[in-house]
Amino acid sequence: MTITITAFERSPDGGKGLSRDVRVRWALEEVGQPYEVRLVSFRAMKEPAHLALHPFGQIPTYEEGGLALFESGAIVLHLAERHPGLLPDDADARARAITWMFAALNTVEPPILELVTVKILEADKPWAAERLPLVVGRIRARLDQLSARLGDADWLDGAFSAGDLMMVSVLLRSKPSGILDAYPNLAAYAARGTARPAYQRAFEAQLAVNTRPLA
Ligand SMILES: N[C@@H](CCC(=O)N[C@@H](CS)C(=O)NCC(=O)O)C(=O)O
Repeated sequence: MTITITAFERSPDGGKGLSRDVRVRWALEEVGQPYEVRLVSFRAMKEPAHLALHPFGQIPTYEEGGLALFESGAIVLHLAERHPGLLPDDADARARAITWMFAALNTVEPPILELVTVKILEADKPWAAERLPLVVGRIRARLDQLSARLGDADWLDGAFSAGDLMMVSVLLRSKPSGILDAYPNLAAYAARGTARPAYQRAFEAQLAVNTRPLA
């Protein structure tokens, strides 16, 4: 059955790989599933056809036969559960890997997203300069804890898993701010993730889309 995902027609990051279709592409590459991509404009994302797939009018979405999913975490989990390669066989190790997926999305990603909000969406507000150090402090608090837990391990819990895929994807969003560089073990962890051939294929595919000339 053909798998189709959606991605930005032109990502606001110009192809740096920060949009959330990349984590889905990466998971698809890790499990060796071919996929097609339907590109959508910001306008099309808010129109009924796309809203039927994604109630919040965003990307990515995932379609496979009669199944339609949204939320990058749910899509990656679906792929990891259906195909070998992203979750351990042992039930407890599997549950821990899924825990790391949730930790990435619910605990680490929110303060990182706040930084984008304060720097871009709220940049013109009179209180933006005061808020910025608070947000940076919240990111650092999380990265301090994550760095301590990772220590000198390659991955968060044994072999590479969907938990690492999601955590690396989230950490990459903090890279442009330079904050990640203050944590050598986390920077090396992210670099290990992005060095994986599956990530490279996913990255190159989105880059081609985001750097192609528009008609
Ligand atoms: N929690 C969602 C967030 C989806 C999301 O924010 N997508 C962004 C692209 S990375 C988007 O579509 N932004 C356009 C918009 O919200 O209008 C997920 O993980 O899939």
